[in-house]
Amino acid sequence: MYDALVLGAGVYGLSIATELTNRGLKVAIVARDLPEDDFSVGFASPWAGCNWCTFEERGDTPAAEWDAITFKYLGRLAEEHPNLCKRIPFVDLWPQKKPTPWFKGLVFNLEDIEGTPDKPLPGGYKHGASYESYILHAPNYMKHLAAGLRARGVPFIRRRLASLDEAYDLPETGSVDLVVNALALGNKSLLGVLDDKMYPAQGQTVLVKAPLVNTCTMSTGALDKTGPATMSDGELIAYIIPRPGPEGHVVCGGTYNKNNYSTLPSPTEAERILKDCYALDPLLAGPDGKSWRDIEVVAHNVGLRPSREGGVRLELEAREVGGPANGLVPKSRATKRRPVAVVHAYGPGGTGYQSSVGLAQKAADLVVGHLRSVPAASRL
Ligand code: FLA
Repeated sequence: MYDALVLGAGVYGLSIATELTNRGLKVAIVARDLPEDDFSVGFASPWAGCNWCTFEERGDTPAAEWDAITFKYLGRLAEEHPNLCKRIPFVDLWPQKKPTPWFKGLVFNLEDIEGTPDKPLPGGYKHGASYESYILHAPNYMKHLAAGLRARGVPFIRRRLASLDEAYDLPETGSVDLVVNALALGNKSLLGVLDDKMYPAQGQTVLVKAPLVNTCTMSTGALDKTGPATMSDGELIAYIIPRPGPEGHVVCGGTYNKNNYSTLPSPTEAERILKDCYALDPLLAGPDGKSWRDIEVVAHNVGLRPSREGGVRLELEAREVGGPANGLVPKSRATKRRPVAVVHAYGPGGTGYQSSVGLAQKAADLVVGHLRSVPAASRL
């Protein structure tokens, strides 16, 4: 039988399932949206930018540790799979000067940069930092993780869950006593969780073809304060994230609209994004481009970042299944009341990929720690 089920097949679910399998555990993945559904707006992972650009302002937080662990992993991934992950120049742009970032010793060649009249920074910004970090091809990276799991016999079960308790006695997997909850925004309405700290942060982007662009430019903090809602402590105004791979695609963003559930691209927003990104890097329009209108658009995309007030929920919770029916919860297949547990691992907002490997290690520690604490005889 399975040591644990991983609920959710976004980058957190896939990374946790990979880490658990690496540690020799027998797991299965249960999810409504699967890695091959890379046009599904049912989850955020296919739509991610995607890069390593931490939003942690300090280096001594759990999330900063997850980001740092993931950064080191991405270096190995880039060497083995350059079409999935690539080290390129980054330029972070800020309206006000910031102290040298905590991750100076982690990324490569970080330097503070200042805009001057004869050497202005992109977009008219006055302050920022240049360094080298990693970009990822989000949809293909998800497929890469899924292929690795399938090659090791991890089944993917497509199923939609109305409640957490259903997961412990599914017909496809039989009874299990431990699940990992990586159901992201679904936790806002998942019976048995109903986490009202979860909210969508709507992100619209424009996927363009711009093979000459090889710099990731991130501008936060609107020059004229007209930008969208605040992301972390800056205002994510415009960002340019090249994608590894032969297509020469670049993700131009973006929006960060709290509690906006719309997954419909807005043409007005798309034009704003292209104009702002063109101002940051005219190479988007190609060597002979004259304006944002010369940018070759590939697609208009929207993803709902699974954000959470207070940040990621990473904790072990003891529960019980098989009790009397609870009105709203679909009938349980549990034949008798029994103690079970769940490791909650959800809510990274726009930081899922850059925290994924570090988070997965910590979640796996909770899983293994729990399994060791439960007498083997009582484990199915
Ligand atoms: N992580 C991406 C996002 O949240 C960002 O859209 F890099 F663009 F910020």
